[in-house]
Amino acid sequence: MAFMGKIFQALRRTRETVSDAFETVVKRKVSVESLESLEDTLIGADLGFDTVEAVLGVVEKHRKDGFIEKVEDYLVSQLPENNSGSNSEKPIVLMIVGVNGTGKTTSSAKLANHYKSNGEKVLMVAADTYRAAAVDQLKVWANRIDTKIICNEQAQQPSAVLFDGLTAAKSSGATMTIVDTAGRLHTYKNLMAELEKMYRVAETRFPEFEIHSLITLDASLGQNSLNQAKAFAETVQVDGAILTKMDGTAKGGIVFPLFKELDIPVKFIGVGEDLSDLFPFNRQEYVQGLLGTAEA
Ligand SMILES: Nc1nc2c(ncn2[C@@H]2O[C@H](COP(=O)(O)OP(=O)(O)OP(=O)(O)O)[C@@H](O)[C@H]2O)c(=O)[nH]1
Ligand SMILES: [Mg+2]
Repeated sequence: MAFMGKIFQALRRTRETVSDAFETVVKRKVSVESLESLEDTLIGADLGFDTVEAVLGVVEKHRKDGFIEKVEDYLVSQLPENNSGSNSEKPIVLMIVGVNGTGKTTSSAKLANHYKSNGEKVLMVAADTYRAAAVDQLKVWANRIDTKIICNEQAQQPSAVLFDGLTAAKSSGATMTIVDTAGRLHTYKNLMAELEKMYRVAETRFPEFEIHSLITLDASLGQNSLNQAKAFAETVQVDGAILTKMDGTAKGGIVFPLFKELDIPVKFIGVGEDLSDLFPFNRQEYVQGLLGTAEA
C-alpha cells in the first residue's frame, strides 16, 4: 500500500535504531545491560522519559511472551485517534503557525492539495508580510494546485491580509481557508502578540467561520520543538501539529511527549518537499513504523 509505504519509509531512520535496540533485547535476553541500551535508544529517539520508562516496564513484564506486541499495544494506547476530518458545520479557517523554516508554506500547499482532493472548496491566504518571496512561493503552489489565493504585497499588517482573505472566503463560499503565516521565534514577544491579533480579528470579525490552527514542527529538532509548541500554545490556540521533515530524522518519537506533556495531537506528517508528501497521522501505522512490527 503506497500510503503505508511512505510513512513506513519516513520512519526508517528512527526504526533502524529503535528496532535494533529491541532486537538486542531479544537476542541477549532481558538484562540490565540490554534494557539500558534500549532505554538510551528510546530517549535518543525523543519518546520522552515517562513513555520510555513505561515501555521498559512492559518489556520486563512480558519478557517471556513476545513483548514487542505488548509494547505496540501500549504505545498505540498512549496516542489519540486522529479525526483529521472535521465534523464542523461551519466553514473552516486553518491557520498554519510555527517557527521560521519549519515548513509552514510547504505544508499549507500540501494541505490545500489534500483538502481540495477531498472535495473542499479551498482558498489560500498569504499572510506572511515579512518576506516578499514568501508570497511568491505560495503563489507558485496555488498555481500548481489550481486554487484561489489572496495576497497583498503592499500590506504591512498580516491581520489586514487576513481580513481581506476572510472577506474573500466569505463571498466565494470557501469551505477550507488555509492561512500561511510568517515564521516567528516563539521567544519574540511582539511577533507572538501579532499572531494573537490575527486570531482575534478572525474570531471577532468572522464568527461564521470556525478557526482552527496547526503548528508546524521540525521532527529533527526534538526537545526544541517541544519548547516551540509550548510557547505557541501559551499565546494562541493550537489544535494540533504537523510534524515535518520526518523523512530526514531518526528522532521520530516526539509525537509522544507532544501529546502527553502538551496535549497537542499530531494531525499530519510531512515526509518530503512535494505536494503528495503529507499524510494524516494514524497512530497504529506510526507505532508499527517505529517498531518495525508491520511490513511496508
Ligand atoms: N525533506 C523535507 N523537507 C521539507 C518538508 N517540509 C518542508 N520542507 C522544506 O523545508 C524548507 C522550508 O520550508 P518552508 O515551507 O518554506 O518553511 P516555512 O516555515 O514556511 O519557512 P518561513 O516562512 O521562512 O518561516 C523548504 O526547503 C521545504 O522544501 C518535509 O516534510 N520534508
Ligand atoms: Mg513560509
